[in-house]
Amino acid sequence: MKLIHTADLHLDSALERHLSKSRAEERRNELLAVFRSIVGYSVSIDAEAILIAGDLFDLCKISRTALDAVISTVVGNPNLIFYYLRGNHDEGAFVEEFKARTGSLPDNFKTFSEEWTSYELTGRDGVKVTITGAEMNGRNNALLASSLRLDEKNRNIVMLHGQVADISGNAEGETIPIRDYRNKGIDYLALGHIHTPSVNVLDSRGKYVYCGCPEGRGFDECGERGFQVITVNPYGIDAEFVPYAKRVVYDINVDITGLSHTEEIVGRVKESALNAGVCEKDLLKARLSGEVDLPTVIYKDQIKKELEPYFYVVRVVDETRPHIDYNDFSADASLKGEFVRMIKEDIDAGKLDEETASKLIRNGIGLLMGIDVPTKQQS
Ligand SMILES: [Mn+2]
Repeated sequence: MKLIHTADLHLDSALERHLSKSRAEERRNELLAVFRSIVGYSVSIDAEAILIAGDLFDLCKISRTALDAVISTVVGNPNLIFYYLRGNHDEGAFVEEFKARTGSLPDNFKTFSEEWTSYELTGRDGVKVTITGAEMNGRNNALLASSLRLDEKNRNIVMLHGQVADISGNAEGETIPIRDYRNKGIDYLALGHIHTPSVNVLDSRGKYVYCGCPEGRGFDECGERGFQVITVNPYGIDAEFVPYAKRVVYDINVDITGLSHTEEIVGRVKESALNAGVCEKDLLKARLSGEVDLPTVIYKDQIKKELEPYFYVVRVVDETRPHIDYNDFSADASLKGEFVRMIKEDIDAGKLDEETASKLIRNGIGLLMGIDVPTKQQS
């Protein structure tokens, strides 16, 4: 029997922290499309259920579009069971709205509460699994583990939404005291809340798994995203991560040592992006690094503009350092020489750190040479 484990879709996310208004709107629609697409994938591999381990929605106010899309997808797939465990973001009245629309919740939509709820599921291949979950509220999480009773003879999946910590008891907020869940008969602990996918050892029997969010929403969610396909067999539970994101977010380091012209820098970014596997559909943050000769000025806005036709979203961050050989300036009688020597004295006197000094020198020399240094820090 196959099941899908997803979480953290955060439908209706504003997304405007990292994206422009139009891109954010497009991405919101893409997130909804991804939800439908995951369901389509589940059907195509003959999966029997989808575990949604929290944060299906992002906000307390759920948009009509998202509400319609989720309800019609659940109702339109009666042979697929949706196990919906609410996360800390699921504060909206989705379940109530769903009930109000359809009279009662459909048989293929299962919910949880603050106490443990278990569902028995028998696959079309005759394999059985018990799916147990509870919603954490910041008050119950320290005690939940002690009230968890599982039949160790069964194949057991447990669903929770929160941050695993290597502690026992005393858990606050969204913390899951993972030690308390060891040796309880769990085969697969299906988690949500952390957006980076990971598979970890729970105990000699089970694993705890974050499926991650299905799409990176900004530059704090870099790397491949997707969901887990769980296979339940009579002897254990296996899982496989399936990369599925429509767009991947990349944060790459681009060493531009020795380069000075915008064209060359743009070329180097494109080359590095290609090597990192970044595609046209993806979001790219290029961190320019290395040492550049004085008085090179990095025109970030221009570089970004020239890269924009090649990627979905581009961000350019300048982390380069100017190459300064103080000896070059020791006998320089110009204002420039005087300025650098002054900075050097401050470094030697411990009044300035190297990083601040290099910034001052780059900007100062630029000004003295009549170069318009872009001072606005944009990231
Ligand atoms: Mn969460």
